[in-house]
Amino acid sequence: MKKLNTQVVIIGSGPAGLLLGQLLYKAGIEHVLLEQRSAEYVAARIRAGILEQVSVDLLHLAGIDQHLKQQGLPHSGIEILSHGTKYRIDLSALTQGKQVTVYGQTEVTKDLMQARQQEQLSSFYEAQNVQIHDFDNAPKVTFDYQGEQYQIDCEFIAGCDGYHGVSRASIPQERIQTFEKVYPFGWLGLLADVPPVADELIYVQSKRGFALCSMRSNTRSRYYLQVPLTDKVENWSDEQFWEELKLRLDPESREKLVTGTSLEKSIAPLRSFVTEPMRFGKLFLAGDAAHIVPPTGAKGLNLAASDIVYLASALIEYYQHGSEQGIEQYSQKCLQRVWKAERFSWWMTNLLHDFEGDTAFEKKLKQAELNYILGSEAGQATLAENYVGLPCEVEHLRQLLVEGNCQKAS
Ligand code: RFL
Ligand code: PHB
Repeated sequence: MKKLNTQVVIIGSGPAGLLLGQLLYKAGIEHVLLEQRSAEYVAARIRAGILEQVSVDLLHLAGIDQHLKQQGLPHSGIEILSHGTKYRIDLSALTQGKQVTVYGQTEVTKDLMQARQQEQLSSFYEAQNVQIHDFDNAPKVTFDYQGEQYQIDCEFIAGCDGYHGVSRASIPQERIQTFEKVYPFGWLGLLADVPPVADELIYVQSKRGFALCSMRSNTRSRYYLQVPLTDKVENWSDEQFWEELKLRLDPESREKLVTGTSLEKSIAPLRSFVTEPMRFGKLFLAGDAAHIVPPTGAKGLNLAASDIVYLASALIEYYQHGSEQGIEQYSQKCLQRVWKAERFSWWMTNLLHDFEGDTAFEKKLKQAELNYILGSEAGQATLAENYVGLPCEVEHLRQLLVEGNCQKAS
């Protein structure tokens, strides 16, 4: 068996793991990253598209925002189409100038992976059979790589390995509590090289079900349709997708919609899920490993980023100042923000989707709630404040990085 040792082992090369790696590198903290998939697979995965300011600021701190600055599209508003009538939520006007940025998770991942490669940071892609040992006392991670067995002794383990990862699964049941809600529908997503139907995202509530018109750039669009959980992607030709989308849109958008061949099409089930706590001795969970939100509020990737703000700060405080305060508070700080994002995502999902089981009374109430939100400045402000993202301690992390003794801080 090959033996290595390092300060932090990061499991998972999604946005959470890659961001943490980049920030630890900047702070001069040694780490090794393990990923079960190939680098090509990870870089090609199509997922989120909307970054909160917190995530944009974090990518800036991590020093990998050159492409984001050039290609990200700042959005100061979103539209909600409710049964044929369009309402604009002026995010910036309602939140003292805040906005969101359209920039694909695929691009974030590629930028981070490229930076890792340039700095030659230690990474094992296609690491198999990753296992976590003794995370309360003397943490170790074992895995198989290119036919050889490895063991890494470390001081901390960051479980950034998503919903299906090994980190959460390694925790004894009596030490972990989980909270879950599964929705009775999924989102069928389609990516195509066609110009977006509108300058801003359109969230569509219709009798035929929810739809979302999003984008990745001025020439690449991302559309979603609410579909039953039992549906299969093979049941949907591109033509059928476009026809159904048109039926859920208003006449003006229907007219403007440019259709084309799909680059990718997939169905994602919708789920709310939270793990408590998020730290177990020297093992931290971050991102989708600890929580899942339905995509309606565009929060998943952004929550992964805010967990990393707290985790990177905690580890830097520990290594720079010998303080365990950030480590002790990690779980509680993350969960406060996580539950607010869970609430918002659940609320947006309830408000905009068609729930088959709803009684006529419940349908009327939901419509009244949406009408209230859309017709009231206070209601719109609540939506906007949550959509652009709640505060997070990015400034604290910046201070730690630039003012501390970090060897590589800029
Ligand atoms: P990831 O991205 O799932 O990465 C986890 C990584 O861990 C690896 N892994 C393992 N490695 C080693 N050993 C093991 N045993 C392992 N098991 C797993 C995996 O291969 C993977 O590379 O988690 P992370 O980093 O926490 O990032 C979370 C985000 O990816 C996720 O929350 C978002 O994509 C959610 N999401 C959205 N979030 C937003 O903020 N805004 C959006 O607009 C948005 N839209 C979306 C979304 C997710 C969607 N899907 C597909 C669920 C739209 C959709 C359709
Ligand atoms: C996306 O572009 O993939 C996207 C945008 C907004 C959401 C969810 C997904 O709420």
